[in-house]
Amino acid sequence: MLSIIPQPLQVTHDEHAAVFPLGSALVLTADTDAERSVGRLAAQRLGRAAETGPLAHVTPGERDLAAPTVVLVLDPAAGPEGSTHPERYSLVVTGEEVVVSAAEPAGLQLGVSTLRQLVTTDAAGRAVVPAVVVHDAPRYGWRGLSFDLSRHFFRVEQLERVVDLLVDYKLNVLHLHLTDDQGWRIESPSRPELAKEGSTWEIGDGPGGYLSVLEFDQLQDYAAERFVAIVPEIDVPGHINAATHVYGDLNPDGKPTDEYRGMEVGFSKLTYDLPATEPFLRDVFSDIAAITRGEHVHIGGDEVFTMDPAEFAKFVELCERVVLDAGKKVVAWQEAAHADVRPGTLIQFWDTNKKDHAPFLRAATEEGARFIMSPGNRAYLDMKYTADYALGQDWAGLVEVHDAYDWDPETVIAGMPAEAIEGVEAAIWTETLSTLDEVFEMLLPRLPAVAEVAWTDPARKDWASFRARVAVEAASWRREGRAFHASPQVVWS
Ligand code: TNX
Repeated sequence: MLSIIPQPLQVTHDEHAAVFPLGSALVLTADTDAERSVGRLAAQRLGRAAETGPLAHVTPGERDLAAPTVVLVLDPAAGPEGSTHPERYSLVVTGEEVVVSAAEPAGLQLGVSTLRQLVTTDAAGRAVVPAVVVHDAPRYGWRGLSFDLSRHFFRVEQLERVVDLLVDYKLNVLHLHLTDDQGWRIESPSRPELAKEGSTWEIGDGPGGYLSVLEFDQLQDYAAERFVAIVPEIDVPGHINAATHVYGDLNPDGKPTDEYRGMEVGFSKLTYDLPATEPFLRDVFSDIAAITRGEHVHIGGDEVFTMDPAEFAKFVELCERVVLDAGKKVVAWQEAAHADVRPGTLIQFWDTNKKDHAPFLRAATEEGARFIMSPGNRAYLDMKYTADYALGQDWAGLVEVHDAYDWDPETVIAGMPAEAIEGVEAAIWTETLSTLDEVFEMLLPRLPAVAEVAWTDPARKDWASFRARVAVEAASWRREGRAFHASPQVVWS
């Protein structure tokens, strides 16, 4: 069995043909900046998989014709017959050569992710790749993970390990939940006191922390080189205690609120009619838009339990306007669909406990909204695997690997038109997760399951095959030092 996650559109495998000797191969790209960067990273990743140390990366003038070569080449004809998807790629492996072709540099990296998963060892213990032909393209263009930095803070180096994981499973969005009741985790240049005074605690007794603009930039560089977009979220008008702690004038009584180290949600909020509120929103959303390289900014909007709908709508309208004026597109949690969101805004669906929401979510699509699907009972990877699992929460239900795998974004909301779905995001909330090991234990093996939902044509999905394929990946998790949960639903080989 060839083990590739997410399952590609087309795979053919010749078991009798010669295998490719990866351990002694060169990686060849053209001599443009983008291709050199893809080649250098590919040489590192493939070398780790082959356990040889980085492969040599060469450009045409340096090619050694005698050496087995992994050729990365841009070619508009790459991908499945007739596909025009910008991320399409093909991978052809013979005994002499590997050719990864793609329409764009991002597709070359996707092909390398597939190649990396095909590395095995032959009888002599050498790293080899079987003879295959793969033609592939994704179902959705937005394939992400939402990561909560507020409840527990994680440093750039840790977030880079998460980006590496996304790349392995062809995910291309890292959404950072940067602010909440338990801490403000991003420097806002026009309001330096916000992160300085609003980030010094977290849940439990850890020290908290925040990303400086420089660190945020370092992460964006790292992610951009790997074709992962960073989508920052400033969550308003609820989940705002870190800011109301720093600025008493955001509160009706003028007094700063206390630091909050608990796990409750829904108790904090802004007040639209206070004089300090609009300048605060303008500053933080202009700042985040200015330091963000990607196209999107997330304005939050979830779980404001005690605000009248007219006031809530004013918040959504103002934040949308500030973000759009700054040249970015808007993402918001599903509650924002209660306000009049503008066409082009992406709505992130999450709350699978709420009933009877289908009509108004469908109505939002008629106004031009598109959806990112993060159903809590499928894609919230902070949910416990089983009732007695030590980590995680269970408000959306228990999410075993099969639950994370066996769903279709198109049928989550009754009557939602398929064209309204932009993509899929898993989410990891960190109330109960304070170390990267704990985070990885919740992500693996469920994130690859959600990745297959986001990438693979439903006709090509197959649970029996997934539970065996995902086991093959455990060797790479061990090699990369990634913790994982040995779920009994997986056929560990
Ligand atoms: C719901 S999802 C929340 C978060 C919590 C999460 C815990 C969403 C938009 N709001 O504030 O951290 O549940 O699972």
